[in-house]
Amino acid sequence: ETEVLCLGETMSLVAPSAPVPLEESASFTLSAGGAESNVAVHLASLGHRVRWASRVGADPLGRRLVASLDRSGVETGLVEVRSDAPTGVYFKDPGPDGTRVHYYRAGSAASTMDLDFLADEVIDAARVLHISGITPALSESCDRLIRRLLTRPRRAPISFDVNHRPALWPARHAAPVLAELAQLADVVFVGLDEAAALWGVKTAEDVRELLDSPVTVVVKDGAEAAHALGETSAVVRAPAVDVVEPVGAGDAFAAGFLSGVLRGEDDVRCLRRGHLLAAHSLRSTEDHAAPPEAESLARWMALDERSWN
Ligand code: KDG
Repeated sequence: ETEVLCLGETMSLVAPSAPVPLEESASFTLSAGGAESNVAVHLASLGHRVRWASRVGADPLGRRLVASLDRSGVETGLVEVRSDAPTGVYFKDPGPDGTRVHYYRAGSAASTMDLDFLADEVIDAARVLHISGITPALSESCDRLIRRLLTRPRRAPISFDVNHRPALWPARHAAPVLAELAQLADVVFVGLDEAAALWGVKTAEDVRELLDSPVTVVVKDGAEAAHALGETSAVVRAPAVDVVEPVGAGDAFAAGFLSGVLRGEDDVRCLRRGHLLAAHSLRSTEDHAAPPEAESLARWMALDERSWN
């Protein structure tokens, strides 16, 4: 049985081996990065059965990234290989004001995904479908696909990470679309700063007021805390972390939270799992670092979060 089906573009990721600017770095690592497959990798590392669905080019980068996801324990049988479009690539550019990303993905194989990508039986066979607000920004056909997934009659809940990527579309275009799509999902993840930039809101409660139909809205307030707002609300303070590199931490958080949901845990434990996975990822330059040891995760989960730091 598939526990989580993740759908979205994964690109080849070129990152400076040390956190120095792209212009200065002499050595690089080549790995695979995509918000939804990052979630899949984290979930697989936590022992969950996950599938990733997308398209890649019929090229070495596409083969390489599928092989890397296979090795991570993510099931890739739904991935389609296209000979008419390449695998997308992106670069990480760490700088004093944080890490910027540079995309080479216009016209990529994943951007050709269309309305009928994924049969209904495949979607219905998973316990959770995880998608993000990146996909509708990739192309009109990808936008149609995401709308179909969110509006078709469904058996399994849909998890939607807002994931506004300003390099793909400016906030003024993205804001109404992302709010509309998030309203159709069951679990929504969004950063408070992201929500503020998109929708001009100030607090987690403002976000919940704006997005009133999902069962749970998870609002991540950076280094401060994370909130799960639904019928009841929960808040868990974030552990202190010496941040090496922030890209990918949101995906780790979503995976931790969903892992708790799959285990039937309450919101507080789901938030704690999210924080712990995110903290682990913040300490690494890779989109998905080796997972925390099950033992140390269990030890942290057992601690009162007031003594995390
Ligand atoms: O969350 C990390 C992602 O942003 C990164 O892996 C690349 O999927 C990506 C994107 O579209 O930005």
